[in-house]
Amino acid sequence: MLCDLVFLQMKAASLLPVLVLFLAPVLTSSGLILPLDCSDIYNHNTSQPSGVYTIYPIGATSAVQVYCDMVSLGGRWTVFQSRLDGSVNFYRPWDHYKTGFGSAATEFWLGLENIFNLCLRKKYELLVIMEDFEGNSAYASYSSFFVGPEADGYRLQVTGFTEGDADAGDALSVHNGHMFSTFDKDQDGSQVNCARLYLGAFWYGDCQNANPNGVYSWGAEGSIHGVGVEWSDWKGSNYSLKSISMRIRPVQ
Ligand SMILES: [Ca+2]
Repeated sequence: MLCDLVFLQMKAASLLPVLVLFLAPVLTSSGLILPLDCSDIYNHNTSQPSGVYTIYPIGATSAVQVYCDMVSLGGRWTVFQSRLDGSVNFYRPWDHYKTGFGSAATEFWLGLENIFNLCLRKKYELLVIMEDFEGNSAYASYSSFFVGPEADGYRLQVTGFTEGDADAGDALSVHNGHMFSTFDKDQDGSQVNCARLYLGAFWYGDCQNANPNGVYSWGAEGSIHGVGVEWSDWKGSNYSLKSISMRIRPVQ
């Protein structure tokens, strides 16, 4: 009798991995259980407020916390980049920009591999929202946003700039078609190392009109040209913004 019980327990234990393996694909295939982005979270419950949520850009083992903007221009936005208060150092090497860093509630970079995987699965639009230190805010929107694979340098494709009411101007189209560069991986469109020259990491061309991952330096600061958190078409290239964030949502 005792032997039978032990045998049954062993049999149950040996079945457990099989059960887990059998159940795992059921869990991962459900968009409601494992949201890819903030749009999935919104669509599951349209009364969800803005805040930090967990998404799964690359499947069941890729849980990452992001800030979801459920309000601006209809909501459903996944924030993949944000600067707010200078609390996080953004002058980082390639590996950090590939995997992501920071805190979803404050300053954050989702990671190029996550962004690429989102773009692989859905067609996205882009909204960039920014504030200066004088109480003004502005935004720039683009109807199409895509980031390619690492093998192609996480190349940016951004098109369809749309002029809005609080228009920040188009500082991003000049970055269209460029690979991502960090100080330790120069893939920019310039003879110089743009990431080192402008102390950031971005889809630099020759070199930049926008430097959202630059040095947080509290407003007008021109002692070192162009190194701040900048959107030159709005505040020039020697003004470091109070806040800037880049967010994407699927085109409906
Ligand atoms: Ca270069």
